[in-house]
Amino acid sequence: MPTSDAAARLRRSLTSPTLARPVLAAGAVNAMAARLAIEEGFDALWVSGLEVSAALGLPDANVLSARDLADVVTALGRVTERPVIVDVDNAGGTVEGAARIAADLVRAGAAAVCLEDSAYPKCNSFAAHTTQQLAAADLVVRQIERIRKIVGDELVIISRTESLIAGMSLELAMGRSTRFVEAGADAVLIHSKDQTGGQPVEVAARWTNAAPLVTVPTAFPQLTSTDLGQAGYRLCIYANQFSRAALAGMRAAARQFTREGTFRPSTEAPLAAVGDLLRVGEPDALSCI
Ligand code: SPV
Ligand code: MG
Repeated sequence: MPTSDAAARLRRSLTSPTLARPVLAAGAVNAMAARLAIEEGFDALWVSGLEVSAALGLPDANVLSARDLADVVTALGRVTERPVIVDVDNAGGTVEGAARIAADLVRAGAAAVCLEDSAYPKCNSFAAHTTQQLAAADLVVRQIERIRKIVGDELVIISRTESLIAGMSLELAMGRSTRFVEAGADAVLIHSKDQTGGQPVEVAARWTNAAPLVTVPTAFPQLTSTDLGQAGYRLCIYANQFSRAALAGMRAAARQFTREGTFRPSTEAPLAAVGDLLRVGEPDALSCI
């Protein structure tokens, strides 16, 4: 079971003056991905709206329920005690919905939620067919206040603004984020899809608030976690790379079967590796954060 102090450990890491590098979180849609991430040196896990939606055959468009997310958190908690950060999108665009999701996720063992300011219904930040709209900042402020009231310090709250995704200015993004911190957010994510990487670097240079900065570097992989740490980010969330790697691996295996009429035994992932990896009931040591 995840320990109830996972939120405290994550909060301490994000604010530690001696943190040598950013906290690294990997998207983990199931226990196997979670174990792999921890064994390979990630500190925390991200329950991604995109990955969970894709796994369930749903669009990343406000379709997931609190139960869908809590089930994944529970699965990850079976095999790791590392902090689990949950992407709750806009929490359905209501204050009471945000309270319910947060309370259920605490019970499931989550350490953090990431609440974004997209208008209901949201779309994925990288959706090609539509543009993200923003919710009223007042609504998001009330959602954050309500979450804090109902869960106290048991969850780290990351406020995420979709301002830059929606084509708004950096001033607007920073103004909204400042309000979200004043409402009780512990950390701030100003999401960007700028492939040059210039925008996230500028965000970090201009963010002078004490609340730690978080990034999801999907669009700018040329910036390493070291680069992002030097720019000023305290948490890097690699949101969906494992699902995309799994897709490539599954496709390669299926094509090899089509060519040869049988699956060649994998030296990289023999059957025994699955059991070895999961070690159900033996959570990892709490060494890192
Ligand atoms: C997710 O993983 O669902 C995210 C991150 O919100 S991204 O899709 O990269 O915007
Ligand atoms: Mg998402």
